[in-house]
Amino acid sequence: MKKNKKAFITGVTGQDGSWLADFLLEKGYEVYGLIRRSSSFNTDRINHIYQNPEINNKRFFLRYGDLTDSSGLAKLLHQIRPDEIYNLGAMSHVRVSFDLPEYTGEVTGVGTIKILEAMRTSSAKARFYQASSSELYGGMDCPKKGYTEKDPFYPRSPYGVSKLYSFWSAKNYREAYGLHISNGILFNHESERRGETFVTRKITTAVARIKTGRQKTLYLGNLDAKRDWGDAKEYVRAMWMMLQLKKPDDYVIATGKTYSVRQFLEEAFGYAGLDWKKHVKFDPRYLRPTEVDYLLGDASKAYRVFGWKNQTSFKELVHRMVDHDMDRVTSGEKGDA
Ligand code: NAP
Ligand code: G4F
Repeated sequence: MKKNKKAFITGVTGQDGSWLADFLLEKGYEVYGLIRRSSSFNTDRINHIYQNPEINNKRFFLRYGDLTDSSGLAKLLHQIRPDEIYNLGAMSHVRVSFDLPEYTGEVTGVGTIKILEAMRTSSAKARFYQASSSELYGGMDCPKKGYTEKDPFYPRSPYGVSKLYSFWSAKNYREAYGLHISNGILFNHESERRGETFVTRKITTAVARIKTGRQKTLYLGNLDAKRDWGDAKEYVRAMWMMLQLKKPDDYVIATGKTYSVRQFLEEAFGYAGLDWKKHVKFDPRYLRPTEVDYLLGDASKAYRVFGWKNQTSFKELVHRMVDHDMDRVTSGEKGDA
């Protein structure tokens, strides 16, 4: 009988990690997820897997660890011997990275070297996906059709700088040791599992709470920033597709359309029959010392090489997130009583 492929995911409890675990389990993989010890439950996004006795501890396994703990990572990779490694773990909040620059560097930057070293010494045949980011482009002038893999980087936050270190580390390990390592340069991607402190989910949660009389005001920072927002569910498919290719490489994953935070507000509030101008107030606490004003990606290389293309429109994505949060708030789910 053919053996199931094994995947190891760091960041399995996050937005992307949880969608990727769903996707790989559906494909028949054995999935091992790295989980951080926490004083409260941090498995909300994977409870549907974790609590399914058909899958949990049969094809889905959680292992304690941390990207700052190289010996733990090495031990896990030695035990598991995965076929594919997805490095999604990170301190991923750009604004917070200004408050925690050193910690962000340790986790989001040096953490990548720790897992790459663990791979090199115990699982050199594995294929490795590095979660790189459109934050790498940061302050560069954007070409008309969007940033491609050929454009230079100019990160504008400790997060972006840490991701730059990881991007180049991944590339260097590929070239120096001939390992199968790919960088996905993913532009912003959202979903009903997006963390509630990122702007899209902060908005859709607020829409639901305002609509149902649980909240009056939403405090936000810069409304002029533009982002290329896609659907996280589709983006994890692209991660997997990259690792199925014979040759590792770096790929931009994006929708090719960009919208401002203000346009997101208009769409989300408008969909719920609300006027955002009556509810949104400015709070300078949400501004960043250096902002990334404009992001637009050109994913034509991913389409050309492995046929990946964005399918969910901006409107569909916003409406899906608002619908989800309306259901969640009205059913009194955790955090919304
Ligand atoms: P997320 O929801 O913030 O998830 C981050 C994950 O990393 C969580 O599982 C978190 O664990 C884990 N983590 C944090 N610190 C860790 C540490 N020290 N050791 C081990 N794990 C740690 O992020 P996401 O949106 O899913 O993004 C996934 C990856 O893609 C991240 O690397 C992010 O930087 C990158 N990325 C995201 C986007 C986007 O638009 N979403 C775009 C480009 C790149 P806890 O649950 O315990 O906190
Ligand atoms: O939702 P955001 O915090 O996402 P940001 O900074 O674009 O970063 C996300 O996408 C990156 C890919 O480009 C990832 F690498 C990263 O891990 C993360 O997933 O902010 C989006 C925009 C920013 O311009 C921000 O200044 O929204 C603006 N914004 C305005 N008010 C706000 C707020 N952002 C947040 N989080 N909270 C606000 O109240």
